Amino acid sequence: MAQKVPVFLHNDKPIVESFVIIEYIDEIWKGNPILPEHPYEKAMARFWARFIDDKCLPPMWNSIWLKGEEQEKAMKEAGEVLTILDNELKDKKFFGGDKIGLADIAGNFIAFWSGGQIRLAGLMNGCNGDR
Ligand SMILES: N[C@@H](CCC(=O)N[C@@H](CS)C(=O)NCC(=O)O)C(=O)O
Repeated sequence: MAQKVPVFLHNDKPIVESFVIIEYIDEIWKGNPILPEHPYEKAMARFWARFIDDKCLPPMWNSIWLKGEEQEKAMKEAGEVLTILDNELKDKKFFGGDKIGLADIAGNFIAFWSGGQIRLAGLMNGCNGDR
């Protein structure tokens, strides 16, 4: 198995890939579900989690690490995908409504760590990075 983190060990067995780990935890420890029960809501939670991971995080990282034209391009891309996220959230507290779920866990990086980055870079039209 490749040398990756995070690795979740349960009963001496390793599980890799954040979303696989989260879904495993959700299946093993019932009581406070992370994924909604309804198949459509579950599909939406998975969609937004993947959207954040695949579409938002790469341009956000690139807007920090790249320089010059490449950085400008990454910042524009990051602004576009973050605006899509913002439109999806609108006035909701969490992606699924009033309860935290998979997409919110995927997006915690954005919610807690990148407000300053967004504010500094002016990535989003009309967003001051407080959200
Ligand atoms: N999609 C994976 C990404 C994991 C990942 O990229 N982990 C990095 C650290 S944040 C890593 O282990 N890198 C070492 C490597 O790729 O060899 C997940 O969400 O678990």
